[in-house]
Amino acid sequence: MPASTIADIRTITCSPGRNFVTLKIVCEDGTYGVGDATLNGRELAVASYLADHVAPCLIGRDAHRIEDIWQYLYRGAYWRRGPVTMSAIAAVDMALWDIKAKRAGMPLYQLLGGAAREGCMVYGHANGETIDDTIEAARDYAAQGYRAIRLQAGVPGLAKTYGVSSDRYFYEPADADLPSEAAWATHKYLPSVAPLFAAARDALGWDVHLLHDVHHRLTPIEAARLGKDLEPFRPFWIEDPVPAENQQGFRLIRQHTTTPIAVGEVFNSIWDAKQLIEEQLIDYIRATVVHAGGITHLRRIAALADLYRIRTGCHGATDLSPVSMAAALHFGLSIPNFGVQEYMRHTEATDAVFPHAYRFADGMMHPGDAPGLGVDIDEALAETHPYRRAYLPVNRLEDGSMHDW
Ligand code: GCO
Ligand code: MG
Repeated sequence: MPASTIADIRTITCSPGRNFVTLKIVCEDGTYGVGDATLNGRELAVASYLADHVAPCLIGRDAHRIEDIWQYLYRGAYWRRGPVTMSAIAAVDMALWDIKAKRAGMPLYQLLGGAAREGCMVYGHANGETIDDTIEAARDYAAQGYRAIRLQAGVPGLAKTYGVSSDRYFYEPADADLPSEAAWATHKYLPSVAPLFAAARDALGWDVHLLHDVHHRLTPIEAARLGKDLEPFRPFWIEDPVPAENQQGFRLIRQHTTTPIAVGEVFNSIWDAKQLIEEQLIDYIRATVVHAGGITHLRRIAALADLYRIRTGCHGATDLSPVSMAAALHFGLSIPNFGVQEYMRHTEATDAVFPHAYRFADGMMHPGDAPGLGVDIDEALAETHPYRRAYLPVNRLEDGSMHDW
C-alpha cells in the first residue's frame, strides 16, 4: 500500500476556553494532517458528519488526491453546500494540504505559489462600552504596531452591544449554555457610529485603517445611510451591513455610498458570493477557509474576486481555531488579491492545545516556515478540556420581535 494511503481519521472535540472540532487524518506511514471543523454553536453536527459520514469513505484513499477528494465529497453527497457540509469538507481539505506540504517538506504557501508579499496585514479588535474606552483600546493596538483596527463601541440606551466584551483581547460571543438574549434598536445605533470614527481619526490620525462590523443588522437603505455618514472618516470597510441572502440588496447600498463594503463570514460557497462579485457590489470577501470548503474552494472564490479587483478579508474570530488561522495565512500570503486578515488572538489554553509556527510582527502575520500548515494538536492536552455546550446569542427588537444577531 502506498505510504500516502489514508489509514486513520480522528475527530477531536475539545474546549480549551471555547469549543473546537479538529480533524486528524493519518497516512499509512504515520504522516498526518490536521483540519479545523469548528462551526460555532453547532459543533457536534459537523463532528458527526465527519465521523459518521465522511471518515468511512476516505479510509484507503490516496491523501495526495486533494481535488478528487474535494469533488467526491461535494458532488458525491448529492446534498450540496450548507455550513455543516462545507465545514466538514474544509476540515478534510486542510488536513490533506497539510499532509501534502509535510510530505514535500515545505510550508504550505510554497506549494500554493510561494509568498506574494512579506506578510499578511491583520486587524485587531478595539472594543469598549464608551467611545473613550474604544479609543483607548485602539491606541493600545496602534502602539503594538497594528496598521488596521476594528472599532466597536456600546450603543447608548442598549444594555449589551455586539462586539463589546469585558476582556481587552478576547471576545467570546458563544457565551451561554442556552442562547442569551440581546436587544437592538437601529435608531439608537445609527447615530452612534460616526462620532466613534471622528474620535478615532482625532486620536489616531489618518495612517491607520479603521474598520467596523455591522453584523447583518440593517436594511439596505439604513446601511446606505451609515456608509454616507462614515465617508468623511474614510473607513477601510463596513462589514456585513445587511444579511446577504438577497444579494441584490447590495445594489441599493452601492448607489448611495463610496464606503467600501465587506461581506461573507457566513458564506459557505462561491455561489453565495457570485452575484456580489460579478456585479462588483462589494470590495472585500470575508469567506473563510473553514466555513467555505477549505483552501481548495477558497482559492476558487479568490480567483473569481480577483477578476473584479475585489480583495480578501477573511473572517478570523476566536471560533476559528489556530488550524484555520494557519491555513488562512498560507492562503493569504500566496494569493494576488489579499486584502487583510482578521486576527483575534486565542486564549493561552487554546494556544497550548494547538502549538503553531505563525507569528505577529509589525502589524502583519506570517505562517512560519515549518513544513505543512505549521500547526499541531496536543491530543492528550485536548482531552483535559472536554466539550461544553455553548450558544451564540439571539437578538430582539425592543418590542420583542426576533432580529438578526
Ligand atoms: C467577526 C464576527 C464574529 C462572529 C463570530 C460568530 O467579524 O469577527 O462577526 O464576531 O460573530 O465569529 O461565530
Ligand atoms: Mg463579523
